[in-house]
Amino acid sequence: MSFPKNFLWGAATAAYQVEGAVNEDGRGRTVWDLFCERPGAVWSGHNGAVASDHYHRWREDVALMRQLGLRAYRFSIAWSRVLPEGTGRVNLKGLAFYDRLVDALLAAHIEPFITLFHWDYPAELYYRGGWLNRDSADWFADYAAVVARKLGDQVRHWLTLNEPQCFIGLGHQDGIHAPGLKLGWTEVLRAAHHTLLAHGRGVQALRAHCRARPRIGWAPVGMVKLPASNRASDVRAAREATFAVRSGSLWNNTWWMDPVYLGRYPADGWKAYAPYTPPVRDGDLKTIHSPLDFFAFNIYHGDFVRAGQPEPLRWPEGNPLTLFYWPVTPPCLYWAVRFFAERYRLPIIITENGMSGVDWVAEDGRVHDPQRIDFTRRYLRELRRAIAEGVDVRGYFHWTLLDNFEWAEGYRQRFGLIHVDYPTGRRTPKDSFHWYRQIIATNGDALDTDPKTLFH
Ligand code: IFM
Repeated sequence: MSFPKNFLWGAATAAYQVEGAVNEDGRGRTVWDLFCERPGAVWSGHNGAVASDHYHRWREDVALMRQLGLRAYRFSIAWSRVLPEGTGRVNLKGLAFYDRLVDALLAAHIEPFITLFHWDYPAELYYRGGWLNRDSADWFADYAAVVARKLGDQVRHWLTLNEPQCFIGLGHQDGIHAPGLKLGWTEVLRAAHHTLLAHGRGVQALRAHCRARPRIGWAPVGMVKLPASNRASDVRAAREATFAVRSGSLWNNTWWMDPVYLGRYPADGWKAYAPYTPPVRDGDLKTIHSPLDFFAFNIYHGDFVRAGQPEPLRWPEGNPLTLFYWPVTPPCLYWAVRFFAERYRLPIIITENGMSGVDWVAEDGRVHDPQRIDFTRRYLRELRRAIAEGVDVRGYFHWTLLDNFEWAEGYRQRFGLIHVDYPTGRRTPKDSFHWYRQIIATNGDALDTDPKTLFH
C-alpha cells in the first residue's frame, strides 16, 4: 500500500515570510511591520522588508515548483495588499499580484491552496482593537468576500486562518510575536473567540462568493501526544492527553477544533478556563461550526506519554533536535492523523511539516541537507503507515518551499527545500529538493529507496 492516486504533494509558504516589497503597489502596514521595528523583538533586528523577494521573483519560484513536480502550492494572501486599511477600499494592484500567481500556477498544473490569514494583520484594524474587537469577524468576512470574488472562479482550495494558537498565544498572551501583547486570560479568550467567529464568517463568505465550488478548511497547530508503547493503556492515555485542555495553557487542540468541527467548546476546557471563558452569543457556535470539507493541521513534533503518568516523558539525553531545538518525532504523523480522523471524521491534509537546519551553499555549489531528507523520509513513512491502516489522508505540504523570514527568529532558521542567499536573492535547490522531487514523481514509492541513490 502506498499513497493514494492524486495525493496532493505540496509545499507551503506565507506572505510576510517570503514576499518582501512591503512598501510597493499600495500595500498597507501590518502588525509584523510594526513589531519588527521594536528594538529586540526579532533576532538581530531582522524584518520582512525584502524577505525571499518572492514578490519580484514569483515567476522564477513557480518555475522551481514546476521543476520540483509540485501538485499543490499553499501560499497566503497579505490582507493589507488587498485592503490597505483592512476594510473598505480595495487595492486592485494587490489583488492583481495574486491573480497573476494563480494563473501561473494553474498553467504549471499546480493546485493553488490559499490561506487567507497567516499572521500579517492589517495595522489599521489593530488600531481599532484587532482581534479583541468583535467586529473583527465582519472585517475578515468582508476581506474573504473580496478575495473570493476575484479568485474564486479559479481557486478551489481555501484555508481561512493559520495557527490561531500562535497568533493569539505568542502574539497576544506571551508578547513574543506581533502584535507583542501580554493580555490577561479574559482578553486572550475573548480574542480567541473572535478568531473562531472570523473563521466561521470567512467560510460563509467563501461559500457565498466563490464561483467554483470551494473546498474549505483551516490550519490550526496539531498537537499530539504519542504513546510510549503500543500497549492499549498507553494508546488510550495518549488519545486522552491529545484531546485534553489543561488550565494555564492555550496549547491544545480541542479549544480550537471542537467548536469548529463539533459545534461546542470542550467541557473540560470550559471548566479549566473558568472564570475567564468568553461571552458566547446565540448563533456564534453555529457560525463557527460552518461545515468544512477537510481536516487540515500543521505538525512538527509530539510528546510521549505513558498511562498513569500525567506529565509527558522526559526526552532521553541526546534525543535528535532540529536547529530550533524541536525534537524529531516521526511517529507524530502516524498518531496525529489516526487520532484526528477518529474524532473529527473528515479527510485529512497535512498543511505544514518540516524542519530548520544549518544549511549553506557548499564549495561544490550545492546545499547538502541530509538531515532534512532523513527527517522527511521518516515522517512520511509514518504517514504512509496510517494510510495503509485506512486513514483517509489526501495531501502533505512541506514547510517550506523557500528559506524565509522565520518570525521572531529572523533569518537564522532555514526551513526551505530551496536555499535563498538573502543579499542577492539567489535560489539554490537543496539536496532535499532533488530528493522530494523523486518522492513526488514516484508517488511516495521512492521512500523505500536509499536516498543517496536518488539524486546527484
Ligand atoms: O514558519 C512557521 C509558519 O509560519 C507557521 N508554522 C510553523 C512554521 C515554522 O515555525
